[in-house]
Amino acid sequence: MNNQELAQVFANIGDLLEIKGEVIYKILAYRRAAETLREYGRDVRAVWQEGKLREIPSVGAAIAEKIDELLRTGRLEFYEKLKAEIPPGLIEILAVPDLGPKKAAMFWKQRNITSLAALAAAARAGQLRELPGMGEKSEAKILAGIELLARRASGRRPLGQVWTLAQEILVFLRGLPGVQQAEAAGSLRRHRSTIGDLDFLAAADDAGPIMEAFCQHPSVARVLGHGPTKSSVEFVNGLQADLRVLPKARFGTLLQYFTGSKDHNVKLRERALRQGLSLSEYALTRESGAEILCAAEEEVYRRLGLEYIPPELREDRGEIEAAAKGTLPKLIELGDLRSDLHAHSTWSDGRLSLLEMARGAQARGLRCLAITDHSQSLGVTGGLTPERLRAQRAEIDQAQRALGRGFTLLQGSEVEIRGDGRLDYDDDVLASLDVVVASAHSTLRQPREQITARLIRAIESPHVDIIGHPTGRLFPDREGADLDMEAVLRAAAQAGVALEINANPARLDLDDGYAYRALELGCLLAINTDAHHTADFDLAHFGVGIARRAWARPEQVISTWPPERLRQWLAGRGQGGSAPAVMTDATKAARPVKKAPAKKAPKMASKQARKPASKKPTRTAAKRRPGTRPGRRQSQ
Ligand code: DGT
Ligand code: CA
Ligand code: CA
Ligand code: ZN
Repeated sequence: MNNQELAQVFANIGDLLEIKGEVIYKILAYRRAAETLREYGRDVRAVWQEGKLREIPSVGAAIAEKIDELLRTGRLEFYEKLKAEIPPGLIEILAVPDLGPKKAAMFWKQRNITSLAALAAAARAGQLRELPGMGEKSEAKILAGIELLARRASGRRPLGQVWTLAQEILVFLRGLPGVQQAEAAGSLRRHRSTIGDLDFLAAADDAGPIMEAFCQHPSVARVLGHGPTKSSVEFVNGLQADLRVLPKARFGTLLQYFTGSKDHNVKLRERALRQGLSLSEYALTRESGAEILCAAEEEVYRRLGLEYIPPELREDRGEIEAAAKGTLPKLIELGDLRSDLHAHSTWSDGRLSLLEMARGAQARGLRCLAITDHSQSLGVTGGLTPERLRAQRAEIDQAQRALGRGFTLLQGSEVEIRGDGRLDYDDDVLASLDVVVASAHSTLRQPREQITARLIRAIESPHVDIIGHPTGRLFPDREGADLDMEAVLRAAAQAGVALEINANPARLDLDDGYAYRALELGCLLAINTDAHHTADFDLAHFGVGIARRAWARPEQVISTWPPERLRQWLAGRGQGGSAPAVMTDATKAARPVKKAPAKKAPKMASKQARKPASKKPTRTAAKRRPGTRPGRRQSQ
């Protein structure tokens, strides 16, 4: 069994236990294990052989035992028993958006429904409306959900779910004799948040043996096509992949072609033609038929008179025009990140103490971390009461002393934005925090106008610094809230509130389209991992990928700022008293509009230079030693 298959077993166990009505912490333990395994960078089997399963984050004794049994015997007694008890078909029912385990259990017990097909049939026949809490409307919703699911199943996967496998295959290809170079191309290389299929490229003189080895890789379930320089396979997890092999002298054009996007390539080929060159995966060819071989991708762009265009920009959103003029932005890089302003500790649903989290962040080169545990209304996560929040402050101060001057630990909160847009703490509690991340986790299915107004109300709170995972989407089966994003982004720009790119690959929220528009409107962004464990800090690169796709320059992302500047920014916020009682023109403009624009991100056509958000006049923070709290608290 590979990592993905192991992960699937634990995800299924979590679902089955939930239908069974098991206590939540057990369910969460399995889900966490599943998530970890799905994104784990090493082959779990190898770790198992070294006897080091317990070193994998989120893997405790109980999970380690089960992994051991699965790898030794290929099955798991506990799982088999569970499947005998609860029809496994119910798992697919849980995948229907907004359909929880209670309903699934009810359909099973009262209507004997044990599969998605049976559920669809019952909903169509009107056999569910009489059940408690159900009606005609909920039947229609279920049918719509099943349709959505079908569309999705045929479609794309979250980047985070395919990342590990892609890296494994790359390592495998690079290790084959005769392979001089290998890369993953396509949407993965462009860091799209979802992936249709994987595309691998290798440079070698003799393609045959490489094709052969690829098709026999243990993760390959079926070979779909097998030619002299191209093969297509399907992996055990259903994901498809193409491999192409050409000699090293042609690797630049090969990589350029299969990195795409298709629209980018079409534009590039037109440009080449205007210069009397035809561009293919094999070469640039002159009208005379003479080939110009490019071993490196940079060479392809150079020959066409262009600056090198980073893969994340290759979506035909004006990047070719900018490259021709030499005006491509200097994009943010992983190494630019200096802070993470959204992380959890054992004070709520995190796995490690806040000092351990801080040390983990420090070990990864960060200079600042905010501990933002959940607020009180989020009971399942152990959200903090104001009293506990005060107690946490003492521990943070102590941890700061242990960490010393080189690292800044902030006390924040991930404050729940309640159903009506009020925040989950009183103003004085919010004012005592160094940083406030406001997020909505519950009732995300409110009608568009309501949920848009709710978010804008939170944005307009003078205490809020960052909006966490703004749309609330969760891969694979929760769509984001039905927000008027244009209104939300405008409000954020106006209020100077930063918008999070949540780097967890299950979220990637904001996605690139909205993030691009946010920058265009002058918003600030923050790249946060929402870490519940130090291993989660390693997910930051997913967030950086999205920011790069949004054309983000480092200074537009507050996470790149030195801690001193960040503190100054934070200290200058949250002192404006209550939100304006009278709507200014600007806040009016930010209100949701009746004639709502399309929900999709606007096509990113205009390429005008974007300025970072105009900074609000900041009250200079009182001089402080590093490690003490910024002025906001003292100013109260
Ligand atoms: P995906 O797989 O849907 O996530 O997206 P991509 O971009 O990986 O698309 P894919 O796998 O169909 O093809 C990989 C790249 O190959 C694509 O980005 C550009 C190039 N390509 C594929 N088909 C065509 C085509 O018909 N014309 C051109 N110019 N390029 C193509
Ligand atoms: Ca692809
Ligand atoms: Ca492909
Ligand atoms: Zn969080």
